[in-house]
Amino acid sequence: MSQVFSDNILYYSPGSVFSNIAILLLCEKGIQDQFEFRPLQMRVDNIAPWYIQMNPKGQVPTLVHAGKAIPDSLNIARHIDECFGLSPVLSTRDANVLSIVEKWRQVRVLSLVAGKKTETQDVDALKGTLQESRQSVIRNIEEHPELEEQYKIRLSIHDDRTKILIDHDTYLLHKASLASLFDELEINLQENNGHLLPNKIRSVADIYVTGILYWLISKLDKDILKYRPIIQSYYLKQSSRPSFIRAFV
Ligand SMILES: N[C@@H](CCC(=O)N[C@@H](CS)C(=O)NCC(=O)O)C(=O)O
Repeated sequence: MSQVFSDNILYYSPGSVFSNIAILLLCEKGIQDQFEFRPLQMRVDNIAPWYIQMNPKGQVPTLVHAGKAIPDSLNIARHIDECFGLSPVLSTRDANVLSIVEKWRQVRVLSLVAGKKTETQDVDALKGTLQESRQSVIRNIEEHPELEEQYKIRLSIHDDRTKILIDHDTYLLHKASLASLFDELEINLQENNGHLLPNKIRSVADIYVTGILYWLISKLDKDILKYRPIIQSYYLKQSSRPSFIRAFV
């Protein structure tokens, strides 16, 4: 993909969990039509110099608004909540809300779907692909020494992603983290009468929890909430909202 000269763009990867969250955020604010959705070819576009300059992590999503690049889904949430609409409505700076968001962001759901699920699983082919991707980043450093600092950030993200995909203990860790997050979510929903927060206010935490549940249901296990009726009922409510339907249905 060549560099795009447009003022309002969402760079994303279709189906990726944080891309989904960015799309849900735009739909929640009702501003999705003001942005051009640009899918990236991962492993190519996301490590190209023009993208690394905007987002040195080489991850999606990145939002460009009025020509300014905003990487990271939470930065995007803050930006659009504060720039669009009469007043912010998603509590993106509230400490209780952020603590929920961070807990959910820390569970690397990719590991649960594409990680090393058993000690004996053969991940050699995957290791080879990841090694090739690492080499591409190193080649880009040699070709663009002026971006060395940015590419080193990308390399650390790449290495972290490699661990998530090929290390069995990392898989087990994230599996256990998800289970305890579900336990905690059930307790909160029960205590707060079906809401995430004690004040029952809807926030960016609902966007993350819903987006991540949607991703898990679509990519990992459609019955993941079968024995979690309280979460199931929360999810059904959230996924019947107009913003969710606009984003994914
Ligand atoms: N903290 C970032 C995480 C973004 C992230 O992990 N993006 C993943 C897709 S869901 C990605 O770009 N992975 C591709 C890669 O790193 O090569 C956010 O919230 O936006």
